[in-house]
Amino acid sequence: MSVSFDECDITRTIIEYSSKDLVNFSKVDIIIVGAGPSGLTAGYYLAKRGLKTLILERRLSLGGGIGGGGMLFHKIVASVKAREILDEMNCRYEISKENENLIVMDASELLIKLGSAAINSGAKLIFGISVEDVIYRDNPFRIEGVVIQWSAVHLSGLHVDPLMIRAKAVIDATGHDAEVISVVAKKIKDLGISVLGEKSMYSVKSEDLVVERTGKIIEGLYATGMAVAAYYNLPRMGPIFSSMLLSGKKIAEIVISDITR
Ligand code: 48F
Repeated sequence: MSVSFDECDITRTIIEYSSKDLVNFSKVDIIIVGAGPSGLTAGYYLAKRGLKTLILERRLSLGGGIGGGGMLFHKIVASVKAREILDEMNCRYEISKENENLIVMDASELLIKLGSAAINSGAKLIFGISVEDVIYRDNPFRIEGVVIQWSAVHLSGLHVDPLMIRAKAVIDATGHDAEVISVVAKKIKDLGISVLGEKSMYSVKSEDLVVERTGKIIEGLYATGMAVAAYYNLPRMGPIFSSMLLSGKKIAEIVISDITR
């Protein structure tokens, strides 16, 4: 059976539906910056709770550091503490014969299951957008949204003014550079905050500390995943992903309790 449409219908459909989405998501409950393991997990639990959740990812793909596995080997590990979350997302794994406290899975499966859990729960994930700044208000001080730009514009080096999105809470899930907190620290100097950067490797310690320190940074701005390690100068942990998932779940619980009070 042949069907009929012309090129203009393709163009109009893409522009019309993308614009509709962008207008709809110009004001949301939560913006998550970064679609790595911590951001996707947070997105899953926030959207599952019925909150309007937008995940912005600068690349044209999801998963952050998941896809690279450990030094490009395709398996990654987690501690058994993350089993409940993985079970909830139907991600298959095995207990490691090396150490029964470790579980092992395909990086590709974790990436896909986390992404589909977040999207199926109702989170909107948009690729190719970089967060370059925040919106803030004083008296009382709080972060009220983000400033966005097409990643392609950043790469081009062209001077193009950005657009803005408002949110009740912004979550920095940008990983090792804690990019959102860094921009706040750099630009709003009177806050007196700084991103210390992560320490060298100490996996077992970092796994606990990252989850423990996951939380609010300043009013309206929260951190999850390796952004927490970067902010507090905690050790890195390498290709073990349990604390990323547990941190994502924890930040969702904190944000839910703060914005539904
Ligand atoms: O780096 P990433 O995976 O962060 P994470 O969730 O997980 C860290 C682990 O992957 C691993 C580890 C522990 O197991 O050490 O490295 O903390 O994902 C961060 C995502 O944020 C995107 C980036 O492309 C990546 O996909 N991102 C970073 N900065 C921005 C951004 C930005 N300014 N705007 C939009 N997206």
